[in-house]
Amino acid sequence: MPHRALRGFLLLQLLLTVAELRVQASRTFEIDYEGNRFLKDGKPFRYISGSIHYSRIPRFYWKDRLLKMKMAGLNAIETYVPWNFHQPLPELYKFSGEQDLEYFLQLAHEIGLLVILRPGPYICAEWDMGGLPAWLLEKKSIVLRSSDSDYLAAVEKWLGVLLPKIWPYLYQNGGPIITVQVENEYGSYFSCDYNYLRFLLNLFRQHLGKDVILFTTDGAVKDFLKCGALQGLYATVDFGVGTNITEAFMSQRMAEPKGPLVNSEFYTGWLDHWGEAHQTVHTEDLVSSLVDILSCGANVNMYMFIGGTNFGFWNGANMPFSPQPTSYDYDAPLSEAGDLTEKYFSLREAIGKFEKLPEGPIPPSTPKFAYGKVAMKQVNAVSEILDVLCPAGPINSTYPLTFVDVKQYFGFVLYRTTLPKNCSEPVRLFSLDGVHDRAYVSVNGISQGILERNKVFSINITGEAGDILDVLVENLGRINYGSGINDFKGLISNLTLGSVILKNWLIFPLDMEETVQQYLSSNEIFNSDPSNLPLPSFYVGRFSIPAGIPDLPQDTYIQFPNWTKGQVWINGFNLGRYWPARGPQVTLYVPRHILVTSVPNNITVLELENSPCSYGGKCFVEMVDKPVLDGPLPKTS
Ligand code: NDJ
Repeated sequence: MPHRALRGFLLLQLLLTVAELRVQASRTFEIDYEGNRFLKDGKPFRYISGSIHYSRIPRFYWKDRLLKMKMAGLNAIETYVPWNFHQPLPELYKFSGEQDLEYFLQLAHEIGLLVILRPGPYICAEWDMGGLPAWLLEKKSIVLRSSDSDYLAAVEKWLGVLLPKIWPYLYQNGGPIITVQVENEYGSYFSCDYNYLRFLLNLFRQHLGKDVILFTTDGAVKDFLKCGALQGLYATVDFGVGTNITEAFMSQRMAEPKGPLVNSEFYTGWLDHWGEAHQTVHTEDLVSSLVDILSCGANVNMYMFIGGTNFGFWNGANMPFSPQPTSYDYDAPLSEAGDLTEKYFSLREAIGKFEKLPEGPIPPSTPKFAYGKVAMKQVNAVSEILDVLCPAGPINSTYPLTFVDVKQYFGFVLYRTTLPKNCSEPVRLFSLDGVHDRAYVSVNGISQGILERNKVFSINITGEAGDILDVLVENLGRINYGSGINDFKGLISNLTLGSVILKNWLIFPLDMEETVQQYLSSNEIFNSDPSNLPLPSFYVGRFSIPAGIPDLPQDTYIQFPNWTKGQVWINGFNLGRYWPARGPQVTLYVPRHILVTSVPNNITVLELENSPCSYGGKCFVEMVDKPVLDGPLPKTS
């Protein structure tokens, strides 16, 4: 490049850099303590935000949901960063595809939404182990969410990877992130370890600089704020409909006598548990409470604005043990499938009384298509294909090992031993709540019954000495709130048969994902004459979507009439758990991007109990166009 041109080019680069720095220098987001408000670029600012968890929404639909949130009148969104979603193994990080946090942040920025980021490292959220990776439990005595040195070392390594990725997206650096939450409702946790919070504060400041607002969130009760608040972190509170707003913000004022009022989680609905009624919050109550919050000039984040789905095995659980379902609809303003509800329009109207609503069209609810019944075929019992499910072979152990011991973090482990004595008369198989969480028991391929954490501690079994005893243990999701988050899975203590402790186990960690891929790619593990017994078994089916019809494929829902409980994959995508026998969720949301029109769509089902296929029953699942999340519950519930 000629000398004169090079000089001109360098001058241009210099001018551009100065201009950029000038723009960034003017981008400030700070707390005006005297004015009890935030200031954005020096001007008073109040955020009206909604929660969306990118880990619960297909990347395919991120923009659609964010646009709908923008058109509702929100000026910000809030999202959690689940540590275990991005670091599934100590040496494995995932930040692409469905884990592409930076792309999600860029989308929010392009749409004109500011971001309240909540990277934890603990996040609660009805997410497995509150977002903490289960491999932390390899140190059995670890004290999570504390100054435990092994925990802090893992946190420092994780945040040393995450926070530098966040830095460019801070508002001060030209991005959308206006505030960053440290930990999550720490005041509700038993350890109350200020050194832990100070460690996090220093780590966040080390990576994110001195300007970004770091804050905490706790229940609006002074006792929670006692352990959850820390000098240097702006204290905010959370509360839902029905709370006395004045009292709630008085609790915030005890920690923050000055500064903006903030409700970081204003609950638009509530979480569900398997076996309990679907939770809802009335729109009128919600709108009335929101208007009161906005009328006192407070900042608010509506939790959830869209809940989405716990795909795969990602759901959490609450103590003593209540796992949450696949749907995280939360009775939110945007449904699990992103549909515009009457709650959405009522909230939009209320927000419009305080902020100018964006003009233009609201992206419509997506059409849903009922593809109808899909014939299914039983192919293999789990116990028949252990060579496929566990190609490395079993682990030998005198006594049972946990999931973490065998480095299996989700799904299923099969525990096998032989009966040490004759059980021609029924003998009690017992576990003092050592089954975490559900165990499907068989002897020589004959189903004997089910043990369930906190519900069923013993069953009677029969068989001959030397018969094979199979105990298939399912992880139903780790506790995400409270002291029970150290939630080990598997047979976490011995099983006894009568008065005999069962020993000499073969332990098979089962790789469901790989097995499902094999079902998709070959017929070689099909079984021509399946046992047809009510054993944990795989079923397959396929359905075609007519090509050439515009807009197909479309979103749909899958339901399991007369099936009991299991896991379902479509075209190898792990949609989640179904459990119509327990309820309240009956249908699972199927986003259209996993469907195809060019070839048949494959459905793979792992049914753990009884299917309608045994003994010549009507062996089908059904694709319908409406969700059912408030289905029948068992009589005992
Ligand atoms: O911060 C928590 C959030 O992540 C606060 N919540 C929310 C419930 O949806 C969510 O977990 C509570 N969780 S209060 C504890 C529920 C105990 C039944």
